[in-house]
Amino acid sequence: MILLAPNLYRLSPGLQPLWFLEDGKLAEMGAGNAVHDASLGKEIVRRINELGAISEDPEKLTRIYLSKELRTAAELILGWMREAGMSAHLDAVGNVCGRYEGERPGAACLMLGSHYDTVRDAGKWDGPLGVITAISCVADLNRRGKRLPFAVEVIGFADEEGVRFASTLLGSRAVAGTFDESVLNTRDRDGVSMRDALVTFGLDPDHIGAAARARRELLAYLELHIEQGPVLEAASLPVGVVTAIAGATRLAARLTGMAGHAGTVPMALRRDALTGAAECIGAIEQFCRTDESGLVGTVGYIQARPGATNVIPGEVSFTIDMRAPTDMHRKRAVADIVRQIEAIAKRRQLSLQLDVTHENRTAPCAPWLKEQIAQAIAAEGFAAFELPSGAGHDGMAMIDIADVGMIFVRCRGGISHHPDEHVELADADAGARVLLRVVENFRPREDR
Ligand code: HGY
Ligand code: MN
Ligand code: MN
Repeated sequence: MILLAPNLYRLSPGLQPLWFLEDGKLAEMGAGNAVHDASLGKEIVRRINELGAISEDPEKLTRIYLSKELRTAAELILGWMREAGMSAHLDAVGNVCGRYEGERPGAACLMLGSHYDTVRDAGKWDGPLGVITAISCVADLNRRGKRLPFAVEVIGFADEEGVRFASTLLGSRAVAGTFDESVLNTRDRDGVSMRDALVTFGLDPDHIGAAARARRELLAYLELHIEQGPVLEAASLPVGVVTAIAGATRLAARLTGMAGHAGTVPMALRRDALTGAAECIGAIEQFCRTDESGLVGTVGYIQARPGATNVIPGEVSFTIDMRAPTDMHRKRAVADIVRQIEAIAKRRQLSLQLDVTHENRTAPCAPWLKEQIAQAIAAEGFAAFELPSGAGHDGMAMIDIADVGMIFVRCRGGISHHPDEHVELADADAGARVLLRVVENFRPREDR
């Protein structure tokens, strides 16, 4: 059993809190102390389900950037923001933005946010939990008529997942002023350019710059998100303090060989692009498996052309996603993988095109924000457990204009990017109470 004094809530990762001392008595950690009616959690779960029903496919949740469903979702969220006492608008790149003025109109803001796009066949919680929880916190302040010495803004980023145009974080990059205009010319799988998709959505591609915010407008950026991993569940804790968001590199590979007749070309004379890709994929898995430092590599998309049972595949495209606990480690691993793929292509007489489509360095969470989050978690009666994020988040872009803090909420089995993604109502409620406490007790960095 691990005993902790109430003022020593900060635990190292791996330390499992079981009990702590309260008024000289043992109290259970993780159960929370305050008596509450979970009203925030109930509202959040109801809205998660409502938003989760907006999908291009009635059978599974898919809501990608600049789709008609994203627009429907935006209208719903903007309505919730207004109901919560915020002024709200859709910005130049499709983000939903709400503002709850402080005691003094026009003050710098504490920005709370996450994303409202999804992967294909997604869960309902990845992204929306952070947006909906932030709105519920503002609604709670508004119900009590409480204004703070700063404004609170809530933002729902329109593209975090990068499903449609290969590049991720398009919404938050536009806000951070780091949006790469060349992405406007990239095309989705149906050949639609981002430029045209913006117009169809009702936005002007030449005005994306208007979404950018200045550093002086933001006191900090805070995001609440599901953990998407099993660590909090193993520690029996509903919430955690994020230490850093791991960097990632994404590549697009294309192998070109020679298409041909499946019945007539002898095996030794083939230049099969798909068997070449299979060897590359196996090599990536093998390389990451034998690395003991937490390196992970994924090939999540592959397309073979011409794509017929009786034709040798002449061209294959696939993606590679690589992540590691440190940037140096990731860069070295990517270089090694690239060398291996080049060697496989050469040996099989395939031509190779390999492009880096996305590169994000590790984003550390600001110590002063981690401290304030830890205090709020402790005040709710839980151990302030620190853990890193293996998944990417909008904070990776927002760090260019603001200090970043993140709160993780436990999700069942650590399952994410899957329809079985689930958060218990009590945990959604605990996350909301922590976020509300952080907001109400927020102290800007001393040099502001
Ligand atoms: O891919 C990621 O890490 C995130 O879920 N967008
Ligand atoms: Mn995701
Ligand atoms: Mn997410």
